[in-house]
Amino acid sequence: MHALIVIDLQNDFCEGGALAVAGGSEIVGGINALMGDFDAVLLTQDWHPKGHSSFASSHADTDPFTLTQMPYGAQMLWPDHCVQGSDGAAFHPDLDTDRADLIIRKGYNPAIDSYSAFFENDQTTPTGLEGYLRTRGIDEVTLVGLALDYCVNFSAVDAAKLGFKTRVRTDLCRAIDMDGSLDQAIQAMTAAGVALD
Ligand code: VGL
Ligand code: ZN
Repeated sequence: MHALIVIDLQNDFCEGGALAVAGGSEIVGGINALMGDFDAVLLTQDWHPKGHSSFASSHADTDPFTLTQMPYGAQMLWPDHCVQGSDGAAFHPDLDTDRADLIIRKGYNPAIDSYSAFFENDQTTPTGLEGYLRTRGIDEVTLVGLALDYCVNFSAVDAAKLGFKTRVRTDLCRAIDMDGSLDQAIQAMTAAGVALD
């Protein structure tokens, strides 16, 4: 059983959004067209409470796109984005959300960010997605979406580490690509055994 996991295809990560990824909306049509090829379609949704600890605005004297130290390690600080219930947190209007079996939200814990669809950034707290996939008999996942160097990367690496056969369709992803983050992500996914195409 093979699932398509669409990562964070939300307004704030597309053109005009609070944390826009260049070319984000270009991939929506291709992703919709792919959905019919899979046994299951899952969507993730970045879903932060107001004042989330990953927002630069929640910390004194910091700017977005700088690193800070959290109890669980280094954390990039972001502009406020994907606030629960906001238009920015909604899916891109053209994404065919009707086909999704499951929408998994992440980043709702005020004190811990969550790039991966499987574990929060403490790399310990599970989102429950692993159990969902296993109980549905899914052993293979293909990931697409935003951003290739953050949430797609961390989700794919965790999927591979958990033993799922994992593929990323990089043509249906777009990256933030800041300070070498895309090169690092490609290396991390390759090292974890993720197939990239
Ligand atoms: C993401 C930064 C912050 C992503 C989410 O979806 O890649 N990046 N929150
Ligand atoms: Zn986020």
